[in-house]
Amino acid sequence: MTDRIDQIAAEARAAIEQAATTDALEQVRVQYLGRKAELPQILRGVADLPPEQRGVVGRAANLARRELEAAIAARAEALEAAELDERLRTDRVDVTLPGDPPQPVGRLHVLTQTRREIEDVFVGLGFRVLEGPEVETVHYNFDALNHAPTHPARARTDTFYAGEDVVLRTHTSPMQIRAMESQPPPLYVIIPGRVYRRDSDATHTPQFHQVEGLAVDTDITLADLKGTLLDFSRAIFGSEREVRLRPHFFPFTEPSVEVDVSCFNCARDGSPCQVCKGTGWLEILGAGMVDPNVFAHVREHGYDPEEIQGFAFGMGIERIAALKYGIPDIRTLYANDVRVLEQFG
Ligand code: 2NL
Repeated sequence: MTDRIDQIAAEARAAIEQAATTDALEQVRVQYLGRKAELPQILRGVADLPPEQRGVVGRAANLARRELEAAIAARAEALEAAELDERLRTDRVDVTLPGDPPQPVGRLHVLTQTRREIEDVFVGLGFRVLEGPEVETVHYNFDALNHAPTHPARARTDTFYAGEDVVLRTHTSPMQIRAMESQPPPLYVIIPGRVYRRDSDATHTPQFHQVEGLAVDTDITLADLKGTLLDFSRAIFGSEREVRLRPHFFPFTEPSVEVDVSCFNCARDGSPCQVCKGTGWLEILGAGMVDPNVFAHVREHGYDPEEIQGFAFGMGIERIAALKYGIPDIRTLYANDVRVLEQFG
């Protein structure tokens, strides 16, 4: 019987050494130490042996089992270490390799680019950038800006009302009133942001973006306005540009002007121009000298129209971008078509 035990142990030791994987080793364990294997059966049968054999066989079988368990444990440890090494070697990722396929780098939306360009020009001229709330009161959106009680923009058909006295701002001018309330002149600010009007076609979306500017100081004249807008026009549309002012009306400025920039397309190739329709001029924004009635609303904050003057202007960012990049329908700016994003910048 002990000979048989030695034979099984030798066979098992060889099988353990030959097992090349942890799975193969587990099969060897089941084969030699599992419930139906011969050695455990011998161990279970020890009690049934003649008394003089029990000690010898029992000791030999127990010794063999412990020896095999130890050999399996040692082999398992070696195989697991080898398998881990192999996984670490093959699973290694080189994070410095390019993606597959390489992903194109994204870019800012053309409206974001245009807003930042506009901001940079005015920051260079000494203006600060402020932002304000998109939900406004009728007071800040219309009354304080000298809109007559009958002004058509006040109608429910033109403006989104969120309540009797609450609107989605139709321009960023309300924040200019808030800026004057919060600090005395001199004041040089531009205010970019989203605005809302009930309008929708190729050149109007119900939500769009404006940049408005306000300069208040002593001795501010219309010439300061024109010089500022000339600088702006040349920075955005090219150093060869000229500007012209045409008389207009806005509730909050007097006098009011519309501002045109000389056409950059005509100048470029000399052929009959589609962009300016042959006029040589492109309308870019509205502006004017701040109406004393507007200052009257903020007089107690240091804005006495007898002491100070101001100019103000407002432009649509969509319009500036459409002119600059030749975008025929501004709704494409909101179509979420990646081709639009890829085309500019
Ligand atoms: C346009 C015209 C304009 C202003 C905005 C303004 C603001 C204050 C006082 C006076 Cl607080 N004026 N803003 C002035 C003239 C024109 O915008 O066509 N925008 C797209």
